[in-house]
Amino acid sequence: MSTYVISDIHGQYDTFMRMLKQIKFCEEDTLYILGDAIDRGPDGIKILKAIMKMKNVKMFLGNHELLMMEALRNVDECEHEGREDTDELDLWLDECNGGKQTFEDFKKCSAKKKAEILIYLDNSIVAKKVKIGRKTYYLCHAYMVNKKFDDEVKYNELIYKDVYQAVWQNIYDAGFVKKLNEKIFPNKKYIYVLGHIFTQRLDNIDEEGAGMVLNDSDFLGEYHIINIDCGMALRNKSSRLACIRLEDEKIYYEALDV
Ligand SMILES: [Mn+2]
Repeated sequence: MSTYVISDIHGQYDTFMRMLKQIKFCEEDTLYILGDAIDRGPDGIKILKAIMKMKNVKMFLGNHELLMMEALRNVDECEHEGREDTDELDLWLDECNGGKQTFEDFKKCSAKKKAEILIYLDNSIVAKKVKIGRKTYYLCHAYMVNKKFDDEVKYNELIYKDVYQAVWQNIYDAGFVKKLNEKIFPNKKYIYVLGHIFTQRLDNIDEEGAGMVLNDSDFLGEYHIINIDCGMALRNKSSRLACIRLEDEKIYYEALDV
């Protein structure tokens, strides 16, 4: 009975499946996916369809799933109102966000499947606390504001401003700390497991240049942050999918086949 966390799969279904095999993922285990399962890579929709069937896999919202939902809502509204200002859709499909393939595959789904996917994402988690022994892990895609909640909080339970920050904030951005003249994270005793900013960007790479999990127990001198995004978004030789087992903080890697 193990608890695993993966983030930022970015449409790389094959790598994801190889990871499940490597960790020997079984029915007694739990896997948390910290968002950005879709976009950039080829198989975002395939990943969503697969994990929707797996009851012991829990999906978090990432900025890409938020982009997708906003874009699809935008398309719907435009159709209803006979408008053509598809700003949100354009943003999602833009090269910088890489939603094109996800959108193409979503359009091919049946009406029933489309609705199921949207309900699934609407119920996705934004932040969750997981207690393992004496430790409390706090899981989120990017950053969760100082909000009180018991165990977990979902997308459909939060106001937009909080959701936006939770999935888009770059905590390594110099402006981030200055902006907040208060405590950055809710509790110094928690261990924050996050994705969103790939560790290549933070120069946390191995001898071969591949992304490595950044386990920083001295973030801003007071917080413990484990960043598990190892750059699947880059789609190059440095890209790896990382997985952490919370019981012993063991790290697993699967390289992207390029
Ligand atoms: Mn992200």
